[in-house]
Amino acid sequence: MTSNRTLHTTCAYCGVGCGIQAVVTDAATRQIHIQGDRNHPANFGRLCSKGAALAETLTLHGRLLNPEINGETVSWDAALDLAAETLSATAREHGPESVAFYLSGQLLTEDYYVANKLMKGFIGSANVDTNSRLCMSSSVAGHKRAFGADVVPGCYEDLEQADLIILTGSNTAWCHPILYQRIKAAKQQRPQMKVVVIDPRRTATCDIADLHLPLQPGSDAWLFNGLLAYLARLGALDYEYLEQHTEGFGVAIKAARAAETADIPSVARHCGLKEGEVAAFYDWFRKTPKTVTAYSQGVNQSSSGSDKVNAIINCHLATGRIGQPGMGPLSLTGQPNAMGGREVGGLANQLAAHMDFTSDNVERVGRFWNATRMASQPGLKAVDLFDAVADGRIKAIWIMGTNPVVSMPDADKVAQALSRCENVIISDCIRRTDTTEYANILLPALGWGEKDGTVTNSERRISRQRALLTPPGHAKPDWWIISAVAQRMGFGAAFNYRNSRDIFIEHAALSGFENTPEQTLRAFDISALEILTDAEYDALEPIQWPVNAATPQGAARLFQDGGYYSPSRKALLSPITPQPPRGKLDENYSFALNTGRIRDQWHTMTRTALAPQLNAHISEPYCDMHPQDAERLGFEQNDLVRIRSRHGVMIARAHITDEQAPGQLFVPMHWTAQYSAVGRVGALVNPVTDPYSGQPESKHTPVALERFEAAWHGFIFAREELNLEGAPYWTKIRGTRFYRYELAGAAPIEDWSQWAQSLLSASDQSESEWLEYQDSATGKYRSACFTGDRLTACLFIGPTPDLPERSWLASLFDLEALTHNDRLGLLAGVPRSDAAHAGRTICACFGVGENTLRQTIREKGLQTVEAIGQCLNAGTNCGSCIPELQKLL
Ligand SMILES: Nc1nc2c(c(=O)[nH]1)N[C@H]1C(S)=C(S)[C@@H](COP(=O)(O)OP(=O)(O)OC[C@H]3O[C@@H](n4cnc5c(=O)[nH]c(N)nc54)[C@H](O)[C@@H]3O)O[C@H]1N2
Ligand SMILES: Nc1nc2c(c(=O)[nH]1)N[C@H]1C(S)=C(S)[C@@H](COP(=O)(O)OP(=O)(O)OC[C@H]3O[C@@H](n4cnc5c(=O)[nH]c(N)nc54)[C@H](O)[C@@H]3O)O[C@H]1N2
Ligand code: SF4
Ligand SMILES: [Mo]
Repeated sequence: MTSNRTLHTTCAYCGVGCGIQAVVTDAATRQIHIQGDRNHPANFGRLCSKGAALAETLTLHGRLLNPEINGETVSWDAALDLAAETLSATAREHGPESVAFYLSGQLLTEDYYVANKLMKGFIGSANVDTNSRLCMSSSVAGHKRAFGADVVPGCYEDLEQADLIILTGSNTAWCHPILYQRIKAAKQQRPQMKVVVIDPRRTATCDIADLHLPLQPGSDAWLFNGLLAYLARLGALDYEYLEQHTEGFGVAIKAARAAETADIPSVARHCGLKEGEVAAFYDWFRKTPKTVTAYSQGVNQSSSGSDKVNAIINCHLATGRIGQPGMGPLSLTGQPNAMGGREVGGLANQLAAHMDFTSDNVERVGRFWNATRMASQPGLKAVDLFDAVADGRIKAIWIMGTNPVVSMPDADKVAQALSRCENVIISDCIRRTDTTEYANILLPALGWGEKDGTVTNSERRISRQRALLTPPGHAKPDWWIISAVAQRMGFGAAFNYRNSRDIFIEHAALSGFENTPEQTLRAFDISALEILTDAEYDALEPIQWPVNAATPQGAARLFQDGGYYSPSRKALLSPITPQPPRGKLDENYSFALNTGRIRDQWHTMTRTALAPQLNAHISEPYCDMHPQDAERLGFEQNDLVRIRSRHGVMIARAHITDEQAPGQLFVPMHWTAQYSAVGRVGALVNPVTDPYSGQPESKHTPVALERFEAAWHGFIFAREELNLEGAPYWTKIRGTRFYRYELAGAAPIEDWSQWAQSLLSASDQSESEWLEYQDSATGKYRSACFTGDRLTACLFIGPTPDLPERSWLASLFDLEALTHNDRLGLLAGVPRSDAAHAGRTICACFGVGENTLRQTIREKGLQTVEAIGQCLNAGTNCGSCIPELQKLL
């Protein structure tokens, strides 16, 4: 790959799908420089903290670079032969249903397409599910019920044109940061624009909210049913639209008028809200035609997620607010290619190209594929699929691009299922994950910046991800790996692809295949792209489907004039009976555990945790709790707490905040066994699912909360990675020139000095020098290890979590030689030099810490975020930290 050429690609992370301009500055050392692509219609040049740090994640540290069988490096031929033989033999001996694929919204469309084709058309089972089941399946079910097809009707521009934006179950500021910034910018330009945030927590997103509704977990359907009843009461519905373009209003309004949602006081009671808050929200909705309701996991991840989605869509259909500029329901998709996966039929209950398992569709797709063995009915959804692995019905599973031992509910059971399954094939780009541990066959996949294909974002926009770097080691594209296995299984003719373009045009052709009102009219149609040449595919500009003869340049909005995809071509309003979360609190499990994301980490951290700048904002698993709960249980800020459900247990740092409602806890989903001893929250999450979508209720699990009794607390900085296995509590954080470990022990340690030396001996050279300080009376111990004047490790122990500031110590690892003062400071546990004492990083882009910010704000009397930016640059690049800057002000 040539250096210093500008390439255009798409971000690896969230469903916003930002365009990136990348320049490879040194191909040999994998150095690239990236910035937002000014011409990409998703971001117009902006990038958030995660996107901006992509270059830092291209390190080969921890990469899987060779195929392995049972832990031994093997040739591709050996690995592919065994994978093919395993799948063929299992299907032959136990039937196709004994084989499963578990895929990911982080695969490219082309990878996804071939995996789905192999399983559903050639192995003959529909046991292909994907992590999108945990993510978007309730939205898919809601869309299909309402529109007859899985279609997002609007586009991002609607967020700028709306006069009222409702963000429900979405922490947009942290999870879709660039859309949040677009909303924020629009609101600054048009201050009359109102934003309502609906979330049990007061999140960073509330920074731009005119109204925050902290509803009871899972009560959304009461709120939106109540809204429908209210609008009907005040004659604020669009009866003409209802008449012309919809069905089902009668039953929907009857359900909404049920006693629980018949009036504002009843709604307020069921949602745990104040009547005035509900009234204000309803009044704004009624008066504001240009309304967008954007929603994400707070809506989807629920045992009644699809009903919540339909309760929202009902309100938009009944007011005709759909498909018009500035109006509509907008499902914010999570992963970079969650949408692409839905297009190719990656879910077990879809076939391909928006077709399902009706017999004529099975026949149609089979004919198009020249399939040898078509699956004829839906397969198992994620939770059921891993249950089938656990009880031996599924005997071979191929997992690609996802980490279910972390991200599935009841995750310990998933680990157990995989440990018992004899044939676990895993394609990943990282060698050690909580899931690869169980692989019999491990296949090295190309990652972002190496792979080449397409992704579709939340507004149906297909963009190219392009290769910037040459493949490292023996890693191969996922589509290549799948096709090579298919060929060895004897399906060569159907998997004879030269490159991702060959796959894309086949996928495009299938989307248009017999796609007519007489045959099977489907929304997803990109048939105008089936003629792309290699060069045209390479140069493909971002485009929103449908892309067909009617709209060759794509379409921003659908359904302006009805034209839904049901048999009657009308939309369907559904009668919704609100349901509370399935898990009931009781005296043993009295807290409701909510889980979700933090600003700077992506899912199971396999990539974001490689970038030091992304580890500084929040560096440990934590548990948000209300001050009243903390007081009742006697917790202080930063105490360690044990959280326990009927399924599993974890330890996290108590974070006491009134942003969290009493009786509720919030824990991030990100930590794994690679980065913590007991930080996997998935182990606790109850595996209850939505009856229509099969999506798990990851936002609500009854749990117990208790103190983790620590005899001591401590942390270590070391230049080398350490092995802390056996310590009851540890977390690992990768810095620029160090690894940092936070740790705690349940039993006292006899000889600190000996313990420290044995622990740090990995980084202890023979010529190393030790400095130590011990105060047995107070239980304090500190030591530092030097090679010459260079600090190689340091360790701080105390009786409470109140230990020295970490950012100052981190900065000492940037120095080649420590001064006498620094050494004194080290042992005293307080800075003695001018070495930066920046505090916890707030702005990841410029590495600006909390202490620096507080001090500068105080000393210079700064009043605005802009003023902070002028002084310290903080907040001027990606803007993800602005809500926190605001809070400091
Ligand atoms: N930084 C970062 N960004 C990401 C990701 C990441 O890992 N890190 N992942 C991406 C992916 S795959 C996804 S799916 C998206 C998810 O994006 P979001 O859905 O915005 O993120 P979450 O934090 O999972 O949950 C959103 C909010 O739902 C709230 N919530 C919980 N229960 C309820 C409820 O009953 N009703 C309502 N109204 N709200 C509730 C939670 O308190 C939480 O603040 O983020 C994407 N973007
Ligand atoms: N408790 C709780 N659990 C949740 C959620 C929650 O809110 N709370 N959210 C759920 C949601 S919405 C989602 S989307 C899931 C996400 O959960 P996962 O999909 O399990 O998380 P990731 O860390 O994104 O896993 C991606 C894996 O694929 C690898 N990978 C990256 N790129 C490639 C590639 O190109 N090819 C291959 N073969 N591998 C690659 C990565 O190294 C990593 O191991 O988690 C779900 N689980
Ligand atoms: S908002 Fe951030 S993570 Fe999402 S696509 Fe854009 S740059 Fe990537
Ligand atoms: Mo997701």
